[in-house]
Amino acid sequence: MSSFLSKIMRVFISFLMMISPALPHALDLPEIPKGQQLNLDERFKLTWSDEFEGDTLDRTKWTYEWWVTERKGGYWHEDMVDVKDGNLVITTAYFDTPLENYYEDYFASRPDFKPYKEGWYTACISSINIFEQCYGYFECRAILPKSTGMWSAFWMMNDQVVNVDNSGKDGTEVDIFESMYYKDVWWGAGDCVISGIVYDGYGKDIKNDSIGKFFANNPYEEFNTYGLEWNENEYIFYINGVETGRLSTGGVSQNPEYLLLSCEVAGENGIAHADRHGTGKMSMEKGDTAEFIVDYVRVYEYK
Ligand SMILES: [Ca+2]
Ligand SMILES: [Ca+2]
Repeated sequence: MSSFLSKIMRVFISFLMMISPALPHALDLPEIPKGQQLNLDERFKLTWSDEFEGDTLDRTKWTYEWWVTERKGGYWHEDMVDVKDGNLVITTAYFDTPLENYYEDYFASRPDFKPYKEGWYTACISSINIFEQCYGYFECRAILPKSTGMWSAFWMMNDQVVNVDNSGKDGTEVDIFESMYYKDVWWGAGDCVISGIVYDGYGKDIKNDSIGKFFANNPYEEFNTYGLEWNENEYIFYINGVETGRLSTGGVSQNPEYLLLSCEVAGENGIAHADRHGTGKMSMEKGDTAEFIVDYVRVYEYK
């Protein structure tokens, strides 16, 4: 049903785009990818990948220790990560009893970390201190977790994102996609993701920009690819190999960045609630689960 309504919505948005290409964006409606084709094989060469074969996370490629503990309206914990049937699966679920803390030493070195409590548990994996790259093409193929009140993301960072110098050239958080619009709304506009950048830290000097929302194909039921082409002049975002938009605000990061795959629950202090991200109130209840399923992550350099 959602897919059918989504098709009707796309026809309507195509009509708006005929009237004026900028109209969907101006109305804050999702847009249909319509930019250049990626031409992956012609232009890029594979440098790193994880196909998520086997039955455990490959710890030579990923770590949990970018951030464990309370995260917004929930908790990040490695027990929520599985590798099965050729996919990475990050599950989101509610636990009455806190999951075990495997990171006593890590917590001890970060006294600001909050203890695990009853609440929503999900996870993040990162290639920090293992793999990073400057420029190229970065892609994942994924099915997105189906709940309001939370979102999945494929993103990049480096340590200098927090450096305030009125520039993103030192380091920029690049959100290749974030899925925060899952909604059972009649007009079917929930089948979209957003892409954007953040730099100069997360305090009063924070700066960000976004290309807006773009449709994927039935993204909560079917695999789509979400990609970023990054060169010294601009970031170019793609869905299924079709450009969605470009950004260069603040100057493009000129330093290597590592990868993250994560799910987050909207809220604060470990308590879920509808927040500024526009996710709405969480639609899952205790006993429900949502899965972020990732077939692969592949990284390429320019030929
Ligand atoms: Ca900066
Ligand atoms: Ca796979």
